[in-house]
Amino acid sequence: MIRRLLLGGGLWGGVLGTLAALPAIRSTHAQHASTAHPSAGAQDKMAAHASHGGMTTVGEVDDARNGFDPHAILTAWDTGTVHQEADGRTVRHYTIVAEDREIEIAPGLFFPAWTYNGRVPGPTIRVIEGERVRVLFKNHGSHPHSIHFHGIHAARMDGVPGAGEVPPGGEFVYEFDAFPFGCHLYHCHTVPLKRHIHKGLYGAFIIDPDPARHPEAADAARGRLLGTPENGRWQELVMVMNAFDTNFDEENEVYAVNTVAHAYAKRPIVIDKTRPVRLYLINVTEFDPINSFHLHGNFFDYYDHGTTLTPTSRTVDTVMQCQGQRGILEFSFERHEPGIYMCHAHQSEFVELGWMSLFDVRAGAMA
Ligand SMILES: [Cu+2]
Repeated sequence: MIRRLLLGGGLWGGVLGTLAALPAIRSTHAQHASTAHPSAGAQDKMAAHASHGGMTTVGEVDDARNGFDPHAILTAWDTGTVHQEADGRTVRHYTIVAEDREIEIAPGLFFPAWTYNGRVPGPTIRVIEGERVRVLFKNHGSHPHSIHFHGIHAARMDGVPGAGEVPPGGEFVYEFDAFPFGCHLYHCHTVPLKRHIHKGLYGAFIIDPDPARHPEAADAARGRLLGTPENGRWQELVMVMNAFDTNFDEENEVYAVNTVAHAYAKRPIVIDKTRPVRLYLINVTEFDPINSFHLHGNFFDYYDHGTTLTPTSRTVDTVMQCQGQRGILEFSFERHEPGIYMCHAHQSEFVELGWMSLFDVRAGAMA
């Protein structure tokens, strides 16, 4: 905010100032001027994108070098390793390793991240309500770290200094029962907290409802429970809204969903219009008070924190989240014509700096 005031241009001053500092993100006009010989297909894609926003990054991020692909992250549920205890209780085991890793967040723009299991966001942990969760955390990073789960647990499992904070080379086992069901998150809680979160130590933590615990809404619960036929008809996606302060001035220069700026604008998310969409949306953006999600051409029902089986907001097209807030969106394109439908933060600055995505709604054909 201070820099924007100094620039004297309000929002647009901030955008222009940031763009000047970030050559990887340019306007469409600059994109055309700077792209040497795009293929016919690429030209079609660029034309399509220009008509749906006009600003994206130039070039491609090397997903293989990064070791993670934002498109794979959308649907990569980590259900851990299941063990049955002697008492019959199901325990889900995870191993999560913190490590320093340079990642490419926009084409040619590298960020010295701290990661869980080598990726940002970390693995999407998905368990069932009431299960015991046991997470072996190993800190292979250069600084002390922890995992603080948003959920119900004992103080000694809180993942804060003095309760599960791990020095470099150390390890700790977090253990708790998975409550409440919902769309949650986990993140490092070592101080300075804003730096440890912003560097990339966060991930989605989904607790599916156990239908047996919700007889009054068992159908809805089964629809949320991974692996059931009722759940199988849904297209489920996880989107972690994040951002990066690339010059460490405590303002973000790059915004994204699942880390790579404009990843889903350049390669839209394919949606089968015959199947409803459930979106697990989490905001971990540091340095900005809020982030938001706006869907074009459609409306959704929203479940704040995902902790209810009936919507907390119905028929909305925009939702705002502070850092750490999250929720579940449900929507359908069943009655829409196929086409490219946009979603993005409704802070225009975030859009231009990376947080704009596209849904490629198709007539019953999954790519
Ligand atoms: Cu940390």
